[in-house]
Amino acid sequence: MSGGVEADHPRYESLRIREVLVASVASGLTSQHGLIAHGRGEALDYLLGERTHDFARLAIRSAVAMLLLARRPVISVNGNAAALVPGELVELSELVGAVLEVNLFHSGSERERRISEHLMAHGAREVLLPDGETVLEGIASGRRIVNARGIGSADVVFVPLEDGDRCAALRAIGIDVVAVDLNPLSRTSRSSTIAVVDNVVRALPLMVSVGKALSGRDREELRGELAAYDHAAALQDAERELRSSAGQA
Ligand code: PTJ
Repeated sequence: MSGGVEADHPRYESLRIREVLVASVASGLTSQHGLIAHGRGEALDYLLGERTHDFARLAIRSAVAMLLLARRPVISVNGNAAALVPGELVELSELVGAVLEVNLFHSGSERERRISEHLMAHGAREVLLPDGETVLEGIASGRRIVNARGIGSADVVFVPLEDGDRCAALRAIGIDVVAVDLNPLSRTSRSSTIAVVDNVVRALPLMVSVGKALSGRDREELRGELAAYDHAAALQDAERELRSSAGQA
C-alpha cells in the first residue's frame, strides 16, 4: 500500500479502502465526487463502530427476501459501488436473479462503459446501460435516463449507496427500493422500502451469504422474512446508535 502502511496498522482496512477508491478514480470508474461521498460515509461508519449492527442484519435478511420475491429485480450500480464490491454485486445478481444496470449521478458514457467492463471482468454475464430514451420522471440528474429492460421495467431496485434524488422518484411510481446507506437520516434511507444502515463493504458480502441461505426457500417463508422488517424502527435504532456514539465522542 502507498504510504508504507503495513497490515498490522490499526487503520489498515480503512486506508486500504481509500486506496481502492483513489485508484478507481484514476482508472475512470469512480467520480472525484465519489471520494467526498466516501469521506462522509467513513465518518458515519466510525460512529457506528465500523461493525454491522443487528438493525442492519435484520434489514439484510428482509432485503434479500424482497429481491428473491421480486418479478424483475434490478441492481443499480454507480462508481463507488463498482469500485468497492464488484464481485459481490455480480454474485448477488446471480443468486437473486437480478439484472445489473449502470446508473450514474454524474453521468458520462465513458465511465458507464468502464464500470460495465469492470463488472464483466468480475463475472457478470450482462450489464445494462442507460438506453438513451427511457426516462424516469421526477429526477433532475443523469440518473433519469435508464434502460427499458432494467430499471425501466423493474418492480424492485437495489441501490447500494447513492445520493437522495432517485429513491423517492422510484417509490412514487410504485417501485420498491432496497438501499444500503450509512446515513439513516438521508433521503435515500428515509424514502427507501428497506434501508440497510451499514457499509457496503460489509453489507454486500453478508447479502451474498444470506442469498445463498434463502435462495432455496419457498415464497411463504420469504414473505415471513420480509414481514420481520420494520422500516421506522430500523432507522430509529440506527439513529440512536449514531447519536449515542456522537455524544461520547
Ligand atoms: O458514480 P456516481 O456518479 O453515480 O456518483 C456516486 C456518488 C456516491 C458520488 C453520488 O451518488 C453522491 O454524490 O452521493 P452522496 O449524495 O454523497 O450520497 C452518498 C451516500 O452514501 C451518503 O449518505 C454517504 O453517507 C453514503 N456512503 C458513503 N460511503 C458509503 C456509504 N454508505 C454505505 N457504504 C459506504 N461505503
